Amino acid sequence: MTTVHADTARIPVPTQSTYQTRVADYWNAEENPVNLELGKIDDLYHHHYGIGDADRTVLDEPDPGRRRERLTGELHRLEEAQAQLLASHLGQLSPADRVFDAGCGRGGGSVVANLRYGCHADGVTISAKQADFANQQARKRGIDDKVSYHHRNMLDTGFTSGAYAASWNNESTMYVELDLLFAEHARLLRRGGRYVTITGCYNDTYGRASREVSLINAHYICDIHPRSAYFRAMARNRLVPTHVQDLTQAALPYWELRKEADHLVTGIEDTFLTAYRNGSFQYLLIVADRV
Ligand code: GPP
Ligand code: MG
Repeated sequence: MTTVHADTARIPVPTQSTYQTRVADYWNAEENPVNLELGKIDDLYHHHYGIGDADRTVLDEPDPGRRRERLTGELHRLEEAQAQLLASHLGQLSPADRVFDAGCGRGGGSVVANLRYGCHADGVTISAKQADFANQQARKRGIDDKVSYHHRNMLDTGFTSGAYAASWNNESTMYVELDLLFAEHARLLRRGGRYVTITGCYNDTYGRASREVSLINAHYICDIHPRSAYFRAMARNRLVPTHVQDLTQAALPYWELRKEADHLVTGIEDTFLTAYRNGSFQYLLIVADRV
């Protein structure tokens, strides 16, 4: 019998996994009109979907240019409502407090938190292009003394332990291992701090990941977790859920409207609608206390 000794000391471990590099490539190349055209409206660039009832009268607009404009505006309003819902759960924050935006994209969520609470914000993205863009936006708004974006890994930020009153992931947990992620949030949050996530998860009651969930994974190069994984990983990492809300029904009008926006569709719209409707996929808000 041959014994193989793994000489791990001699195998170089890259600071960023090949997977993470591929994800960064995606976001460095991403220029979807559905993100840029919506963001342009008020310089709030979001990388998440919308919630709430949609004003479908925008579809009846007879002038094609005006119809496009109104559709874009309505989708942005629904995304804004999602961002505000998340921000409303961050707890009592003062301008002296600091918040951490894990997977900040082009920066919209941190701006929303700063406008709402006057707090400091650190956003982290694996994409250098997104971090540059977001910092440019913060400078343009004159809030760069309080809001900064960093080209870093959300699992290993290097930020100061216990320095944050609140933190969140807005649709970015599906790119990382939850135990590693929640360990970093628990390290960064002070005791009594708030953690919030809005996420798409697969429904344990369905069984395993459905075809549609797998298609969403392939589309964004992510790995959607089951609902159960969130609570297991939080329990292991000093994060105790205080509020859980199923936003699946509230997410449908956004996708039904986005599907009609020929100038903005990316091709994933029907997949989301089917995934939500066949019960295999859920859009969830989870709020937790750091104990
Ligand atoms: C949306 O970003 C979110 C993700 C890519 C993560 C996957 C989310 C799930 C709920 C599964 P985006 O706003 O850049 O996407 P799009 O370009 O489709 O609008
Ligand atoms: Mg988008």
